[in-house]
Amino acid sequence: MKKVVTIQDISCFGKCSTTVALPVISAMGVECAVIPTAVLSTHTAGFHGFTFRDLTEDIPAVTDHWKREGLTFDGLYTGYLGSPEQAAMIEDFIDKIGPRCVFVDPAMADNGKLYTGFGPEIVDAMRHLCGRADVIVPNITESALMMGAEYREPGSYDGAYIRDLLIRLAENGAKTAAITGVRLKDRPGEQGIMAYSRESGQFTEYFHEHLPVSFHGTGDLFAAVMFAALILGKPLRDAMRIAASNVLNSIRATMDDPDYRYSVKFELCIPELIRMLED
Ligand code: PXL
Repeated sequence: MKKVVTIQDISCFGKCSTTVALPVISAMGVECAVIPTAVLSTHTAGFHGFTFRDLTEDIPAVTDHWKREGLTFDGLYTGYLGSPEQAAMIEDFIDKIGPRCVFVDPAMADNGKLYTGFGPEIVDAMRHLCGRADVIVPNITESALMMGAEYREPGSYDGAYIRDLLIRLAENGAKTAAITGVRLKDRPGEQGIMAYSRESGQFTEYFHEHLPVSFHGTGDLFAAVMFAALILGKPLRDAMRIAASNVLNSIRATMDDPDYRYSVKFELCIPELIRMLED
């Protein structure tokens, strides 16, 4: 059985980050250890007055303990960080523990702006961490922020804008960069993921129907499924397709009960997710 670790926050209510990754990755048949970066009473998108316990100083302590125990991992998946300093600590984790595949979701921004609570330092920290990754899955806002490029609104750009961002992300060090939430001017009604692999020089894409609704936590769900699918040996495009299809299924299962903050009912779509892995 494959064994991975995910490093991201625990939001006690409002399914995202660890509370999505852990059940989904486990259900996919991959053992999932966790290192929480912070504990919040809720996520930060749409809730007010949330608590925030920063766990920055725990990360080196956990790393050193695991090193002494001789623990090894097939993969590491990082998401939302509690502070910019945690990025360097995670790079130290990579050096000391040596996970076979490093998958980074630089979860820090969307819709053209940083999440509540983050300042510009998080961008430099995430750019540096992304440079150490085998696979990164930024959205367009995160890609533009990290590369110092102009952010363009959904549906206002063409494939060349995304391909340029992808090549720059790969030049920053990631072996494979995949940009999520792509909505091209010449493909109305569709949304997709476009990827670029530095070693092969190849672009890969997967487009699907765009659903005109938005729920919190879908980026985290996408990342968790794509990561576990890669760990299970699925080729890049299959991992992108399975992850995107699972997000679409989960959104459809939530349409009757739409509150952006409450995330999607991914639990109802786990049986179908497992079936997709068998194809
Ligand atoms: O889904 C990304 C995310 C993760 N964790 C926390 C968040 C967010 C996005 O807002 O607030 C705490």
